[in-house]
Amino acid sequence: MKMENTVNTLKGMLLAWAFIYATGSAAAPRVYEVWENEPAPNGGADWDLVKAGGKPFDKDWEEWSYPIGNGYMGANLFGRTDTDRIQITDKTMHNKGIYNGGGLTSFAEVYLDFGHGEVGNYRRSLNLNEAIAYVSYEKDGVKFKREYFMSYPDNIMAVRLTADQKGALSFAVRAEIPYLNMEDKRTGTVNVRDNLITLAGTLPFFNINYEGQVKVLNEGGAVKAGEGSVAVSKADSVTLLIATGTNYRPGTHIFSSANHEKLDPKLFPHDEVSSLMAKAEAKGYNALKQTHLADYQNLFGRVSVNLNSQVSAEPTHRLQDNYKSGEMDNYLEELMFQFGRYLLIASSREKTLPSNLQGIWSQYHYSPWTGGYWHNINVQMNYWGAGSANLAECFEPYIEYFKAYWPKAQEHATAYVEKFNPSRLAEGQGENGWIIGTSANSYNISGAGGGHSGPGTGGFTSKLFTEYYLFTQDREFLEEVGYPAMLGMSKFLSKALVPHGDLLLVEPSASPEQKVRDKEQLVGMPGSIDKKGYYTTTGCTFDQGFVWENHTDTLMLADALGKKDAFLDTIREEITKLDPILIGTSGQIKEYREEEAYSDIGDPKHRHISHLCPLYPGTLIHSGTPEWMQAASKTLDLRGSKTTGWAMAHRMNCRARLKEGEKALEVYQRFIQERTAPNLWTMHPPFQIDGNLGTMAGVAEMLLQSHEGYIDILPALPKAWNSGSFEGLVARGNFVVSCHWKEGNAESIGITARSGGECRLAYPGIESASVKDSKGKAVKTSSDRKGRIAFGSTKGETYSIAL
Ligand code: FUC
Repeated sequence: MKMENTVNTLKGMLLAWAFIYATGSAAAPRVYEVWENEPAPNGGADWDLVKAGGKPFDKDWEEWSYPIGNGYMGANLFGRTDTDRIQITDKTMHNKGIYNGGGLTSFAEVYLDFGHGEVGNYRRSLNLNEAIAYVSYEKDGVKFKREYFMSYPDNIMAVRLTADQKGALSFAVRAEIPYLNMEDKRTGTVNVRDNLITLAGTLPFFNINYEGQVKVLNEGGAVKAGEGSVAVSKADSVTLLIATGTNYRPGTHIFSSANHEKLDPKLFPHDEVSSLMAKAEAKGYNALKQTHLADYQNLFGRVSVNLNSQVSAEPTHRLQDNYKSGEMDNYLEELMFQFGRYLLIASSREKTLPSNLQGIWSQYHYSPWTGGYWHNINVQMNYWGAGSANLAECFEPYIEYFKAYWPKAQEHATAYVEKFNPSRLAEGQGENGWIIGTSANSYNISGAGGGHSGPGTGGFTSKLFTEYYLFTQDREFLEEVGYPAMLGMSKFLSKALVPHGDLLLVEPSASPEQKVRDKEQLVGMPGSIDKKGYYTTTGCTFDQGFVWENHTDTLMLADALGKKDAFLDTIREEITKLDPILIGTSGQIKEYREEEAYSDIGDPKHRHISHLCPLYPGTLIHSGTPEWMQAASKTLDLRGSKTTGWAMAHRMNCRARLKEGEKALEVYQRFIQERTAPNLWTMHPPFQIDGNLGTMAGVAEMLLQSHEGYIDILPALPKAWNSGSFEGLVARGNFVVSCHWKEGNAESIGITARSGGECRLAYPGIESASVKDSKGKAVKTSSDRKGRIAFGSTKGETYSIAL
């Protein structure tokens, strides 16, 4: 008991410290929990649905289990009292996947047999402030508790089981290798010795050697190896440690070699996994937990958003049911935002692979869409909010991933130019730039051309690098990776352009996944369709738009670095010939140049709104182009928001950029009502993490924007969020921003200049407000128009503005 108190005090201190450090304010952080009064059901996969839809479907896993993760591995927790299930995924564990190029597959199942069946006072929760999951209940007068977390610094999963009476813990621990003797031909054995369960084997498609270890450490009582399990009897408390590993070693060889040559078949992860376990065991549970909390809370504790709500006393599914029946609780909107931040931290940490389509979590043999990195919107969406939600570090895995696939992407660019525009082919490594097509995973990437998405997928991807630089001001990154990547993409895109009269148009060009509705639509149209009905044409808005974005960003970044290159003049010239945005007769932004009225070509309700990428995440359509803004709004009205998970998230961000706060909130509400499971995961369906992370970006985008060269405070505030506050959101230029508002009006704004430089702010009436530095000294400001001010900031200094 005494120990627990000390731990709790320490925990509280850490939380408070993380918060004060990040925000400069000592307000108590709110507790965000996803919780229920029942364990997660565990009916297993519905194989009829799997077979019928060709998609794996385990409703209970997808909708009720709670995810934890540390970037390397993830686990889904059921919190059961009869047999608990801990399903484990490792990001490198791939079989051939559904398209034969690799796909994420489940690593292990760990079961805890308690046989407690009916219990009293049951509660399970996922505490987002701590990234710790809890289970507590009573059985026969004994109070049982469990804590589960996954530590990033120690790369270990730890489970702590306690009871309020000595010797009350008796249960068995088992582990299984899933999908043995199935199509992917994985081999493996489960060995139990003393208190250790080892799962080890091979998955032949990429020659993956894998190993997982589960160790059972008891205090009091006894632990004994049995037939396939470790039996705990009459212990006072127990710690389980779980670690996984494979012979995957990141690097360019992964993407440049043939499937069977990517990994060293003679390399076994045994020593690595054993060493993780030994270190964790020596460190002990409490120290592991403190390290985990310090690491996690340093990230999570940076941002608070209060939308004038009360912390709900309802279990999450009830909160959600009420929300579905029209009781819109702002707390759920906040909770979803913070859950998004939690998921990004859990699935994307430095030195791990990026967050994939399911983040890191998959219980499947073949994951939906391979659990890959889909580059026609999904993986980009995962990172849209990393900068603004003060989690820029979480984007670093994508930078490392890019560096690893870069040479292969250069080969793809050369092959593309050879095929589609041979007269522009350049000699020399990288001279044709690089390109990534839609599909990719931890082992392979694809090229562009001739598919359902045009080369705009490249500009869509490189946008992430520009954003990372703008948010972090990391010049080393810019010099070494960001700028060369942007310049390379410009080189490629320049060669994807073909002269048409005075214009330069991408050819071939495709607006992601749009199909013609029927052959009638093709009559008189210049494009063609492939076997699946995908429409390929010339110069669609998606492709033209991303050439504009990438070229414009390259020039801006060249300026920032003082680069001079003759090619920069070429792209300066090309930008003037793109004619990327056209308005049609329905008042819409055209998706295709050949379209006149809305949806002359394609599905009018299609989930992709690729022709609005110039609005978000792009910047071509902005407040200085009011006609385009209006047409973008019209396009969203016409497309409607009855759509899938991530597609709603894109609409939400577009509405925020249009400063349409009410409409942005409407989509967000619809998303929570229709596309969110009780564990708050996004149902595309099936489960995909992009919608969670995309709507997280959307909330930030409603509260703070900075893509037009100034910081726009509360740009899309809906009435329902009339009063509230945020602390710790980040604006481009690396300014940490806070704001308190009442009755729709900002009362105070705080700015911490993490990099210094000129700070430009927009808010009605701000020109008559006073700006003070951290010592209360008045700061000189200038104003070139109503509602705008600018002042020179000093790196590390904090400024406050009273309105
Ligand atoms: C894109 C989307 C699909 C799905 C897949 C993973 O191709 O169009 O809806 O999200 O990615």
